[in-house]
Amino acid sequence: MNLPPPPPAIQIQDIRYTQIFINNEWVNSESGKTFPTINPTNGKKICDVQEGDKDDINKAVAAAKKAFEFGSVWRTMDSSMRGVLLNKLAELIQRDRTYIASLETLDNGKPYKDAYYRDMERCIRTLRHYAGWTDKIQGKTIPVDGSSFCYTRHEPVGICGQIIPWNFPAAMMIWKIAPALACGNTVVVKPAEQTPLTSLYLASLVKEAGFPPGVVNVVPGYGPTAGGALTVHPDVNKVTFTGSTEVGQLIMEASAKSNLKRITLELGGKCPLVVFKDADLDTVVEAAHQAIFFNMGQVCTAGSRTYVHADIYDEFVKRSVDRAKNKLIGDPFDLKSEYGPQVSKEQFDKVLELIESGKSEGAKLECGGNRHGTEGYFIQPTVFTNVTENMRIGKEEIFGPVQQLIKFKTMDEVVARANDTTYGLAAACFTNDIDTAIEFSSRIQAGSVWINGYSLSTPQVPFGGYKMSGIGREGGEYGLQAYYEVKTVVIKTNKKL
Ligand code: TXE
Repeated sequence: MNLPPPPPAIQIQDIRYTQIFINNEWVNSESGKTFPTINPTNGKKICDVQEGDKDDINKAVAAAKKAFEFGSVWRTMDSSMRGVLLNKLAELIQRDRTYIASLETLDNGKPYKDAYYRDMERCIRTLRHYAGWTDKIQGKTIPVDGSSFCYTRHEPVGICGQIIPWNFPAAMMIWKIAPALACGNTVVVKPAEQTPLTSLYLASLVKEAGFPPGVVNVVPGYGPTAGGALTVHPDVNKVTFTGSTEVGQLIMEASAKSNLKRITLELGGKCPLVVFKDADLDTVVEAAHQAIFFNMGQVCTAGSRTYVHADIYDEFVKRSVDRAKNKLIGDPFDLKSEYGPQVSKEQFDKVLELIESGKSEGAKLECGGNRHGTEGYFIQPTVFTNVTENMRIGKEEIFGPVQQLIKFKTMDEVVARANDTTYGLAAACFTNDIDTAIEFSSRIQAGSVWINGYSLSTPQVPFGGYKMSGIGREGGEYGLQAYYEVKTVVIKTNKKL
């Protein structure tokens, strides 16, 4: 994509919103506690944020419950008006796009131009997509046996807890609140503790857009405390979560043990990208590079296992290593930077530890493999060959800038190896042969399959995982299903109609 440079980033000195957002008001935590949010580019504190816990979640859920009461402003609002509000929120994000993208880069470390073009664009388009759905969420009339008239209503599930990860903080929040609000639910958002700032700024825009108090509440805090309180709360009807598979399992358990909350889980991945021998090398080397290194590898759909046909393997390795070595790493606010730091010290340590395991388990390090510089959480773009699926780096989600180039010979072999994982989020193949593409897409166990491209994901398409990559779908019309209950109404009639 050849996009013009974005408007200059804003040097943010004072963070405007660091409190908890409940009922369209800013409040301090009940405990009086705060937690620091860190700039991953230099490891220094940006500011302290109010730390929500169980008591704050209880207050937020009570507000969301009140806003959802029968007869409330929100419940009696015309469904088309909900679309007007979502569009208004999109306009406000467009208005403040430079500021929000700057705040995202400060808190998360992603290149500012990506925050501006990718994340903000995603927010705006997602809101506009779901704004169009609000008055089209409709039931059916069903021709039943006997003398009855039957229709269904698609009713909002109720109070939704929404737990957000740190890799796309603003975009993920919008991805979750937009379909929930389109269906008429109320929400309590728990942003990731590493990146709470853009969620809080977006909360201010929710108020400005005119959403009634209590419809959207945002409680920053830690996972086991604030997040955990949402998952066991008896008044929360649904939890949607994006994060690690381990926490996904905890959430499913908590939902089952509390009140059988509906759940949508979008979890980890170990996505295969398969390059068949007829693929165009120049295009695919770059696509495979972006598939793993975009967002410093912190993407659930990162193309972390690249399978390359034996006939083109050596040339593919050479070009991929050259590309990784030439990657422009640096201050994410510098428009030349393609690549910033990992989000946190924990992630930095986790990725470096996995890289070490790759070296000791016999994978061949082609480039990278160490930290970059001396400040912040930067890791060199790393490429391994000689990786097998039983090595830790071949099996575990690294969530970092580590490309693995693996040689294969036949379709049967590559499908078996690509499916040899507990994950099943996404997969891609590159080929000019339609039969190869169709066979691959049919045999691969993944919720999304991309052909001759990567991350071909827009607000209209459903997204979610097979196997331990998750439950349910988000995005597009399918994404609405998670946010409504189907009520069946049957009216006895005095004759067959
Ligand atoms: O995730 P967590 P972490 C993967 C990736 C990464 C690993 C660990 O492999 O290296 O997970 O990252 C909240 N009850 N992904 O530790 O803990 C937490 O506060 C309720 C993949 O950051 O799953 C945060 O808001 N909530 C991924 C969110 O869950 C809890 C994105 C994610 O944190 C909780 C992020 C609990 N007990 C990490 N514990 C993706 N699929 O895109 C934590 N949380």
